[in-house]
Amino acid sequence: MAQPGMLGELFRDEGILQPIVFRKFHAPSTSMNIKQNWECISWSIEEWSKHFSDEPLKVRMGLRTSASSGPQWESRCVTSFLTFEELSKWDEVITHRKATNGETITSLSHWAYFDYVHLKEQKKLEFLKECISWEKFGYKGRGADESTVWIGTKGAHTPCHIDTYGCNLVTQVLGAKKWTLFPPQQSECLYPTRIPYEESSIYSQIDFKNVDINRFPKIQNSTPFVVTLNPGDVLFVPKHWWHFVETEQFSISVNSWIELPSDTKDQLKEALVLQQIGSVCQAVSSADKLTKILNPNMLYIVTLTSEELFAIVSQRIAALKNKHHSSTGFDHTMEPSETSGSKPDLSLSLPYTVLKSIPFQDFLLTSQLRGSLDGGNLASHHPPSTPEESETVEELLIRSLSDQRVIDVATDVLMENLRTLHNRVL
Ligand SMILES: O=C(O)CCC(=O)C(=O)O
Ligand SMILES: [Fe+2]
Repeated sequence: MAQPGMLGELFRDEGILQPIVFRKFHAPSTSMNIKQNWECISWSIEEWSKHFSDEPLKVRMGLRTSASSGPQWESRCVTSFLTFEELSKWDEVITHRKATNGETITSLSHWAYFDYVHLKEQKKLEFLKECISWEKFGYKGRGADESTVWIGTKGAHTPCHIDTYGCNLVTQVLGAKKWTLFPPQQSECLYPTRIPYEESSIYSQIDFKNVDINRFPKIQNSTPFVVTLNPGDVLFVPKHWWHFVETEQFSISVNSWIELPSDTKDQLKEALVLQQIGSVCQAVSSADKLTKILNPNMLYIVTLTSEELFAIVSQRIAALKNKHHSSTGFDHTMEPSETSGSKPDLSLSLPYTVLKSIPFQDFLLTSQLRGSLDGGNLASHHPPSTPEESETVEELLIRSLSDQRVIDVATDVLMENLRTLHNRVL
């Protein structure tokens, strides 16, 4: 039987290809080790408020009910500042706030999300260092510095996407969050896009708050895996699984993306995508066009010269070459603490659940019902949506050149050529 500490090894070997939930994995009462058991899971909202004090948090705010204009990508949201206490009461008290663009936002129309926050970069979150550890999975030394926090009001969500690197461990700390996952093999049903471009994320064009089956019919062939996480639960997301994540009840969650040996190849793919998108953007002079193509944190890429873009690609090629030459193949910066010669079997001595998929129609019905209960619009009551603006030549080019199929073929050919070259040298 595999021990918990061996899980890290299994994850690293990509030996688990299904999402798994460990219910109540972190329960403060089960052990004396405070750090390993995430003491913060037992804190009340008041305790959290005390830790945060009155420091304003930069939040992303999106519409509670969107009229099928597409996913609420970062560029479509507004930003503002709320204290933790204001954020935690956002759903209970009708509040007004000025967003940074001057718009007045109310808690009736918008949700708020302090999201995708690297703990390492936030001094005000230092108090969490004491509570976060992934050691129980065998990752000795992996803690807050390798983790990201997400604090959202009801309805706050992240559009459906895949993360290009690593697998993911997510701990639900407070409240409840619903994850809807799809396997990598169903990518075609998810209508992937690199617009808006964000390094290491591939978005789906589908708005999961308002699924439009007329515009995206292939989604009906998909089989969603749905799970709601409660405090103490840990979700394992295997590499390249699609996910749409929505807060059901004021939520705090913390995750850590675990590096995998196969990431080196994905780094080359991402560098090729960057090179394509970066070169097209060099020819775009309108700021409006750029803000549509690039996620706000990616706007800097327009300043990269073609030499710099090339240098990134060639660094990635060099990394692949090194990997090919070295016998270990991968630099394990975060080795699981326990190593065993043979592969552990999957009958883990832990309470875990392998998620099961549901038919798409069941998923659609539940989400439509929920949408109507929340005062949202039923997708079926909407006229089929049309793209709001016609696509520019720049977008058409980006969409084609950064298409996963193109990048996959380019990478495979490149690697084949590398191997031929290598064999000839030998
Ligand atoms: O919790 C969320 O809103 C998104 C989380 C996510 O995308 C991730 O952990 O990879
Ligand atoms: Fe993600």
